[in-house]
Amino acid sequence: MEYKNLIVEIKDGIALVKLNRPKALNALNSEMLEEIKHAGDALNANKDVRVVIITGEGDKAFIAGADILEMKDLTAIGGMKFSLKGFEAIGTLENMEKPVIAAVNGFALGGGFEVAIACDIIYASDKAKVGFPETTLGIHPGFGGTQRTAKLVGLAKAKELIFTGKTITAQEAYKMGLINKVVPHDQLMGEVMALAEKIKANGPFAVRLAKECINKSLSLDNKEGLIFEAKNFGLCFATKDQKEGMTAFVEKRKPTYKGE
Ligand code: DAK
Repeated sequence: MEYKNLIVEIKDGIALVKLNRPKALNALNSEMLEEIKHAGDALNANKDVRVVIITGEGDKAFIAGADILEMKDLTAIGGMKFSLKGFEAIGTLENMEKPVIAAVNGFALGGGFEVAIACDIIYASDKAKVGFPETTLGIHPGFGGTQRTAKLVGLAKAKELIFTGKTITAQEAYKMGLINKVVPHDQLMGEVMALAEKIKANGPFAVRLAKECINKSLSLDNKEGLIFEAKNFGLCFATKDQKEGMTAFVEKRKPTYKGE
């Protein structure tokens, strides 16, 4: 599929997805949400892709939120359709079988920050600013922001951020536990690529199953979670990757994983 709002580049097992509406600070419109879902599904099915990176085109923004021009005159039905598109796009990223890294290169606001926190790992430029300005517009986060933020930083901090609608620096977000790492702006993509390479070198099946276990920890109680983990752990032993990883250790060489 030809994308109008995304650039997708795949090289050596790493997919780079650039959100490409820089004139509107990569604001999420319906079309972009549909394209994110389509690209996510395609990358998921692509056996050559081991890690996905998502970032914003241009120097200023990751995503400055949902497209306010498109939302301004939405009817209730239109709002519901928009919501479902967001739900599908963001759900696709969150549930991808491969790790998804958000490289937050500038503003990540509202729906844009909701995209970032649905990714597995967030590295941000020291120039980035994040937050949930929705309440300043008379709405509240609607792409999972209330739920995921509360789980990431606790109820009180999530409420302060969302009730005030304030924008915070990447460093403040890092201190709150919303972001994994803050790096100098011009080093962001280098650091993210190095992270992707490190993950790519490990057993793809093991990483996939671990992601599934970690995501399940949000909805299962401790005992159910441990049982789920035990089942996935057992599944690792049905893979060629596990045999290769342990054989390589015994033979004192680096493993070559195929994700099988
Ligand atoms: N939507 C549409 N256009 C946007 C935009 C946005 N969110 N953000 C920026 N732009 C556009 C600006 O209108 C401007 O376009 P032109 O005037 O040049 O045509 C261009 O991008 C450059 O922006 P600025 O000139 O404003 O640039 P500045 O550097 O001065 O300011 C800024 C940057 C990021 C501080 C500012 O642009 C800003 O405050 N933008 C809005 C940020 C915001 O409020 N974001 C949250 C949007 S609400 C839902 C689920 C989720 C959501 C909605 C519904 N359902 C379940 C139904 C999510 C809602 C949101 O994300």
